[in-house]
Amino acid sequence: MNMRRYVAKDMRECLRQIREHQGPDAVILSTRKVDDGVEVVAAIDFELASVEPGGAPSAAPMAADYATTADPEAADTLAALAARSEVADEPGVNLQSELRSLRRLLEGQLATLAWNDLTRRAPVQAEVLRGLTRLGLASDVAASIAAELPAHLDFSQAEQRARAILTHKVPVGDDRWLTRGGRIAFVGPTGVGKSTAIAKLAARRVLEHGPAGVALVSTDGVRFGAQEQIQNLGRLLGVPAFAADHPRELERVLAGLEGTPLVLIDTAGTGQRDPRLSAKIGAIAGAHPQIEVALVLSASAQAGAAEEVIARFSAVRLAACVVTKVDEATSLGGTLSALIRARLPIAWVSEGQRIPEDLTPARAHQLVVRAVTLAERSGASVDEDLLQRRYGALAHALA
Ligand SMILES: Nc1nc2c(ncn2[C@@H]2O[C@H](COP(=O)(O)OP(=O)(O)O)[C@@H](O)[C@H]2O)c(=O)[nH]1
Ligand SMILES: [Mg+2]
Repeated sequence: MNMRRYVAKDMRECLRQIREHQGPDAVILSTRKVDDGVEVVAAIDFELASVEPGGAPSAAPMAADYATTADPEAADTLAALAARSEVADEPGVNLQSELRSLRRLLEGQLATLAWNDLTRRAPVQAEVLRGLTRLGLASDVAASIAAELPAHLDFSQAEQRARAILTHKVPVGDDRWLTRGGRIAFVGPTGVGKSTAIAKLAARRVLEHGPAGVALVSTDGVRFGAQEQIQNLGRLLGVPAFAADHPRELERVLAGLEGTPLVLIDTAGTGQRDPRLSAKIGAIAGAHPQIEVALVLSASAQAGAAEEVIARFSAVRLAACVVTKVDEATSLGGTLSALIRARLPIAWVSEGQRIPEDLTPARAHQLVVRAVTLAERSGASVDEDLLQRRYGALAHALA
């Protein structure tokens, strides 16, 4: 087990360090307040190395660390586990899986105790965590919001404040593409609404400024009808439309559009697991020094999908994103959490198929209100077990 102790001025900073050092799979074993902030002990999963003879000594500091926490029983149990791994000279899968299940059991029990303790000592914060979890927010985002709450608020004040903190965290962009222009390539999985978003933006621009000063480019030479779609849109709006099947052609087309303020570039909906994804996006991004790459992200995708899509499409620097299909989403918390973590600004929000009505510049408070409405409408409830598992380990630092 790779275990580390982190001390930082607040919970948020601690969680950031843990993510940085140990990655998203780190498990938080204990938290407590210390003089200069909070102390968190986190670990990543057991690995063979930790039960091999050479790896055993690393288990000792783990027990010692734990002994400093408030729970003497936990310290004893972990010390016993550490001792076992030291004497194990024939490391086996059995010991490893035994350690795993013991740890899970222990974690579960500690989390239950800690969560129950939190609901007694800090009922308002516990209730806020419950509310934020109901919105579908990821645990680190919810915990960092709860940790920022000032003391002595009643529940409704705390709930208001929590939503204000969340609003503040949601990264939003501006509508500069329409007001100032740019060369924007829209990337993202197939069917998320890239071409529709381009049609809406182009139509808005034409309605506000007339057809001069906007051009469309399709780099989607693969999908049947993709080029025609952009050509038709161009005809409909009275703006020039170009096809560019290869990065060279894109370079050439963009070079010819130097005097056009707004160029919207449609790309093929690349499969997220396509091994050439990075190279393809890289080639598009490299076709002109001023290209901005915008990720199009569907809010109706299943929970956790946003995180993966962002990771996959981050081969180049993403300037902003467009969140689509908000009208079909059943929860917004997962998407918002992923964007908060990635610090990827949301520039536009699409909530329907109508062109151009259903596209609006992103407003953080509207997205948060929407997340709350969706949670209320779906009657989403949060089970106690989930809360214990998620926040039990953080309870010491929060109360
Ligand atoms: N309900 C809903 N449908 C959308 C939205 N945006 C796009 N669509 C629909 O999603 C489908 C795929 O859109 P398209 O723009 O072709 O996706 P692309 O493959 O990413 O270019 C079309 O039927 C669009 O009308 C939206 O915000 N809400
Ligand atoms: Mg398309």
